[in-house]
Amino acid sequence: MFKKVLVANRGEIAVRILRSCRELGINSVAVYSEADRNSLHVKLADEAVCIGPAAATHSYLNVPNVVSAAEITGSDAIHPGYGFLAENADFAEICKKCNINFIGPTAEVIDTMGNKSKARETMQKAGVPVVPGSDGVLDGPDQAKELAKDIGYPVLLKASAGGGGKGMRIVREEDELENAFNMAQMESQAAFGNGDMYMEKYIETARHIEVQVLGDHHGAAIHIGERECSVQRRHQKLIEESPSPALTDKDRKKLGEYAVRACKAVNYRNAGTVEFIMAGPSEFYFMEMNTRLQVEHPVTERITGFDLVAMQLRVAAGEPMPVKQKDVRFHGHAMEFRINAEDPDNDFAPSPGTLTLFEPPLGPFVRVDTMAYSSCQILPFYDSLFAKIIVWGQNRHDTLARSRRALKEFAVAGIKTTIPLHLKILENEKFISGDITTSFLDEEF
Ligand code: MV4
Repeated sequence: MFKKVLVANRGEIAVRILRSCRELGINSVAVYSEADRNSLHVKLADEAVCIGPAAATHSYLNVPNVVSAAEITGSDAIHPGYGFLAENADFAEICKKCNINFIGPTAEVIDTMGNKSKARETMQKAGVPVVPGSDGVLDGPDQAKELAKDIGYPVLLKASAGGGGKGMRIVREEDELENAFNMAQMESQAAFGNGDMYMEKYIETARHIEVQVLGDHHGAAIHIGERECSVQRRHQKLIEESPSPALTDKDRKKLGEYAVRACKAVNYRNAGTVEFIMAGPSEFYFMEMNTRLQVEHPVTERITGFDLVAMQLRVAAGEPMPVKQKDVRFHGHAMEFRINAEDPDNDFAPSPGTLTLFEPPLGPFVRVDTMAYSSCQILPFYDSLFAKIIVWGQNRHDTLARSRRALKEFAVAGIKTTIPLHLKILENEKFISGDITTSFLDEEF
């Protein structure tokens, strides 16, 4: 096992990773920007290295400074968390060259899954269902038109270098296609330095279901259940839950098999998530594969009893798969509520500031993952997520009731938060009945 791990991240996920390091007896190194000098992850780590000024590009995304911090502290591994460098194949490659263990998949797999059309082709070859669409990259608007005739409108143009909702364009009629293609290609070239486009049939009303996977360094891979992530705004998830109210046990088994097939096809190592779109009852298609630990991993931890970060550290150190597929069992129902420093009544404008009051909910079956503490600063330089409330109950009804209690109990002053929005969603009949698609939030609020 590693002696010392550097956490190349900040905020709640850095705190989360440091906690599992401590529990495994691994020394931890925090990195921080000048603005994060008083942040919780710096206080909890065994050592801390300042890697630059507030701006992420000069600190948390500054590869030479992050790698130097690992070198001077003698760290034998780096955990990237999510965001920042977590899915940067070049960074993973540099860690390998510097003989520092990157806790995640290989640079090659990060690169393949980061190219969404390559990922799609890989899944097609592996026998994982994909949405009807192009075989690889489109060579121009004419080919797109021909193909759209076969698959039928509406179609979705997607940038190979996009993902997470970036670089997508819906086209509803043929006479819009040429212009849409040229615009999307230019935007993708400008945004990602790559204009490759592919096409899929656009599935209007859909659910966003993702499957947690874990691969070891000996070719083994397991699936660890699904998460329903349909409650989202502009591709930012707000509420995640497991199990999905829409899945039968048969669906769950089928999705799990697809997800493991995806891992085996690329010899996947470490934690990852295979994203599916659910077009209808028992109708699933591969969307993307995320090669990182996700924000919403605690939902899976809650219903399985697994510590996914500890599992990541173990498999990255070369240990065999810590659990067998048959040992993966689910108990009860978990939900996660993302608490962002944003003002839901002002188009979710960021609301940084000093927490003059911070009293998170406690009591049975409520977990709070946060970097916040009373009087701390919620900084304007980074993501607005500052706390996650993960609630468990024997069933979805009990989890809803406990979630209302927990969110009502959460006292925060000094900034605006998404707590009021969550409380409204918890009173919404559609949400309560589990009848949610990715357009739920836009339609209901
Ligand atoms: C789709 C889709 C419908 N049809 N592809 C969004 C980001 C990435 N995970 C892939 N995404 C989607 N791809 C086809 N062929 C619907 C989504 C999607 C979505 C689209 C618009 C608005 C919100 C969305 C939330 C999740 C998924």
